[in-house]
Amino acid sequence: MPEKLKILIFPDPRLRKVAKKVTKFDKSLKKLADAMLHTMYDANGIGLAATQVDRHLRLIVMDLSENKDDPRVFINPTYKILDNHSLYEFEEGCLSIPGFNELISRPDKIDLKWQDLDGNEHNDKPEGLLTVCIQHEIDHLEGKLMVDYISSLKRDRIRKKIIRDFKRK
Ligand code: GNR
Ligand code: NI
Repeated sequence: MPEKLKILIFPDPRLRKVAKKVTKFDKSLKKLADAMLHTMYDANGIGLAATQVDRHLRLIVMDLSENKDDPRVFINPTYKILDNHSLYEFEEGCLSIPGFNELISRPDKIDLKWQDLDGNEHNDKPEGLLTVCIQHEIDHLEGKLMVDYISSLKRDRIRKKIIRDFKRK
């Protein structure tokens, strides 16, 4: 059974760290990816960035399938926004910001590159939810959160509410 990891909650300052490129494609990387997938499924999330479990490596896991049977791992992901993109508005949630959903606009056409657990390179032009989710996750690797796209007034309200809720528990 893979290990279950603790998910950092906003406004934890560790969520603001910038993740480092993965250079060693070894067994411990596979073990971390497994633990992250297990943690993501357990929390009913569709994606998880290593930053959220306090591991500051450029590693993302995701499962966008209906039946939760399509685990995907993206290592060192980068993307370019395509010239012919539009802005696509989507109601996003975040496991590090529990209880809040916000409408966020992001480019809907990107050219995505990443590596797999063996270090092999891949390239794709995704569509739909994958485009939204991968941008959300790559933001985490840069220390950026979805609440950075909304007003500071709203962000402050969310911060205070979460601090209150987590003190009560
Ligand atoms: O579980 C998640 N759902 C979600 C919904 C819309 C847009 C992005 C996401 S990602 C989120 C899990 C998470 O916090 N990943 O960083
Ligand atoms: Ni998130």
